[in-house]
Amino acid sequence: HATNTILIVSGMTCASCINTIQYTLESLPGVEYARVNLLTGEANIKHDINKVGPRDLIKAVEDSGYGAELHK
Ligand code: 9UX
Repeated sequence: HATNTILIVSGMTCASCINTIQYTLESLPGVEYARVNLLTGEANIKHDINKVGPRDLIKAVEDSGYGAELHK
């Protein structure tokens, strides 16, 4: 089941961080795409909820050295 999750990512200090985070998220099985906005800090992820959930997405971002929380 495809769904979209929006995370607020913190700790991005240059534009290349976006590529790191997008690559990290898109490497997860079940993630179709991830788009990160440097200015807003928002990451929009389309993923299969049966394969990868919001907590998995957050953990992947955190393991890459950034902060992440669910967008309210
Ligand atoms: Mo830029 Mo981001 O030199 O992890 S890539 S700060």
